[in-house]
Amino acid sequence: MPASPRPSPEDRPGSPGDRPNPAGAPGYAFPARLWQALERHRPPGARAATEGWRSPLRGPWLTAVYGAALLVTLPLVIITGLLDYLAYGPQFGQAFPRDVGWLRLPPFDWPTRPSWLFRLTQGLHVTLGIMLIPVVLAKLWSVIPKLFDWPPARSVAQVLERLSLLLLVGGILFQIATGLLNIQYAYLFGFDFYTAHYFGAWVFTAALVAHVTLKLPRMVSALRSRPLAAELRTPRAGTRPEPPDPDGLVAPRPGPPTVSRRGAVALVGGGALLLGALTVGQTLDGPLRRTALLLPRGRDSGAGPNGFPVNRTAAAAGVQASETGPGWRLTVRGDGRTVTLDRDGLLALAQHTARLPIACVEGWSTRQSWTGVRLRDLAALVGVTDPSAAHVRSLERAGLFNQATLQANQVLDRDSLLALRVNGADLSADHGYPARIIVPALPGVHCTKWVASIEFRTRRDG
Ligand SMILES: Nc1nc2c(c(=O)[nH]1)N[C@H]1C(S)=C(S)[C@@H](COP(=O)(O)O)O[C@H]1N2
Ligand SMILES: [Mo]
Repeated sequence: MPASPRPSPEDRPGSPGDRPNPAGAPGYAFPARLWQALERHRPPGARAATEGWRSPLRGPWLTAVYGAALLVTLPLVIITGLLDYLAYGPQFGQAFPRDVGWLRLPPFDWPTRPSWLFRLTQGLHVTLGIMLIPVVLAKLWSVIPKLFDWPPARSVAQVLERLSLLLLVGGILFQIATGLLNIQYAYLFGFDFYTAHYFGAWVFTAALVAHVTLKLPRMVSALRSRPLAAELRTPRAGTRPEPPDPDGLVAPRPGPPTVSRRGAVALVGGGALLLGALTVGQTLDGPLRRTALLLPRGRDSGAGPNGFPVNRTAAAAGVQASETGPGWRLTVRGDGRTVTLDRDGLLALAQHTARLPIACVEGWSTRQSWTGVRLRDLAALVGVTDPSAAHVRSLERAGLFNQATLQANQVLDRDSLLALRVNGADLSADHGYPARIIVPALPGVHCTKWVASIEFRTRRDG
């Protein structure tokens, strides 16, 4: 590798140092004349932009530090995101998007234990996703001169690399933007959030794999080039630019440092921790809930036994008091039989109490004490002892979440309930009165409120 691999002004087209395939352009290079022509038609501002980035901090080491932080955390965000999708039950056609073609993940029965499983996966997904924002921005800042490189590519391999970068940067920004809008309940997009976030995730993941494959060796050597411990001891006064690098991250004419590298790392790390601290509260119970300043749900949900977050109120769901009053009946079907019960009839059956979390895909969660009839007892009422699934319908007429299908293990768990009461009081209208589903580790969306009917299916039903 040449000592000064970045094309210096002397290397620029027309000079004797001109090479058709400079370092960093592996594989088939475009004819020199092509990129020379591009070079001559540099868009106004491109040169100014590249040379205007003068921070002496920019260089392979800082980029590698931010990159390493992302490399260990992003897989967790991706995996928890895909697990959330699988928890929705794609085998019942109730995960979104419904049809994902060959991007179908092998579905499996989401377990009911530990009961905090979905609380954990979804809490991690949202909290880590938010904490990574400063790291992503810092990583982008550290490579920003590259984004203005001109000519944009000198070989087929470089075109591919830059395309993957476009998908990588565009992908992560898209995932962050759609995720944030969703947890703020800002449905501004003219498309379905789940569809966008799911396909966006695959585009981003593919670009990430390509990027890591290409850059891992460079990340490792950059990290080795400056021992972390030494860098963390270096104050601003001792901060020097890195030697010129093949990727051209180091500024050609660096300015004086305004902050040390350890300061830059601390700033980003501190920002991530602060965002995390302002987020985790929404997945915790107790006074810490009030620290979730950035999230709209779960800060203050009122007092009393029903004082916990409400995602969709009865009014928003169009459920009228007249439908949930004394005239309300629950229809239980299965094995060719139908049983109808009113609320008193349900209260007369064996009651069971379980402390279970309700955990929403938007990241908030809370644990409450629910009381009601076991789902397996309701199944037995219509003679179903070996259910393959249960289909629950709400009084709510429209809406994506007015019905849900539960797996066999979710019906049979000893703590799976048609809840009638919470924390010793009747369910409030907004929490699903007269009856709602609550199942250990089940995503909040499928804990159907204002239940009207449950149909238990057996293996014979197919
Ligand atoms: N019928 C009906 N049930 C529903 C919903 C809904 O929109 N309609 N929202 C679900 C969602 S997304 C969540 S997170 C939980 C929230 O329950 P809570 O409002 O009692 O806290 O209810 C679920 N049950
Ligand atoms: Mo939810």
